[in-house]
Amino acid sequence: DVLGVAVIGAGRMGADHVRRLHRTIRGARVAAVADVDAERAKRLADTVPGCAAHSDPEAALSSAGVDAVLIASPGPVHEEQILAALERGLPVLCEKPLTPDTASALRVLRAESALGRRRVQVGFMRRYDAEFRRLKRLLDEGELGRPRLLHCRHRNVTPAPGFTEAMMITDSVAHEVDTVRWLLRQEITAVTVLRPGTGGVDEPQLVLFETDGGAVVDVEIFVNCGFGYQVQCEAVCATGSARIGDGHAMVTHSAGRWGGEIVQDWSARFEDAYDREVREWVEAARRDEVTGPDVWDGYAAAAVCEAGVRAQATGERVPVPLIGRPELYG
Ligand code: ISE
Repeated sequence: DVLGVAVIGAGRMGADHVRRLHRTIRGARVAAVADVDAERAKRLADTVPGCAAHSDPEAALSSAGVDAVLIASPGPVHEEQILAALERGLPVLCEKPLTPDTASALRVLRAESALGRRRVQVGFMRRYDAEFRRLKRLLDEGELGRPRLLHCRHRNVTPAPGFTEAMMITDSVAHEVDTVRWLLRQEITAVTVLRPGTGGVDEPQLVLFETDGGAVVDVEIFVNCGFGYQVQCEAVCATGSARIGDGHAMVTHSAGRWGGEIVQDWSARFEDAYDREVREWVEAARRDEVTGPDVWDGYAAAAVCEAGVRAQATGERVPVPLIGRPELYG
């Protein structure tokens, strides 16, 4: 009972997932690929024997041998693609964001709630990173006492073409939104964005979160740092602190100097996390379960990002309104 997966979106992420499902994940096969660009869909489908190519995502969902869907298309089309998958009762792994705003995230949440069971996982892959898991375990064990502060750094060498200031929140800090909620098991209740300097320089920016458990979080977001890809997190707790992401796997000493390397992008830093994420999603889908971040997490992230974009534009502290958590996501 191999899981037949339709991959929607043949861009960088879609192509990466097709390669991963085909080469490194057991128990799954890529049954269909869809992309609005029919040529691009075909080129990617051709890398997997017997894989069908479509330009219409719905046709891919109805394609022979499709049992599950991996959505790696642009955020604005996620809603209709998720709803189409839910109509067919298919398990979904949807790259972040779940949808670009709260209203559409709520429509997905209501559609899934109407089914009465969870089908959709959101691609917040940091939850599958070994270092983040270690930090989470330590915080859960409680030996350091209650977490009071999290200091996070998120640096990219340079952003993708067309990257906007709002995307620093919706595309980049969206990851911290999820890791903070997951690490602390708390909801984020307010966002403030501070920027250094006066005019001209847009970054780095400092994003501040307050949580319903009384913790405070600062996130440095610097998408044009030029020197490397860095994702770091330090938890300051009542009786100690713990920090991950320093990347000191190897330190060299030579000719009177010491040093190491900084990875240049997320594919080097999080390759293992992506593998583990997709492997666990496939295993859960074969058991008809969702074990990863779900639609509630996608909705909460959308709500925090919406507040964050407003905080960024206005300089104000913006509260995050959330609906009550439905029982399905308890
Ligand atoms: C990108 O979409 C990611 O997911 C990366 O992890 C993040 O570092 C980058 O800033 C985003 O644009």
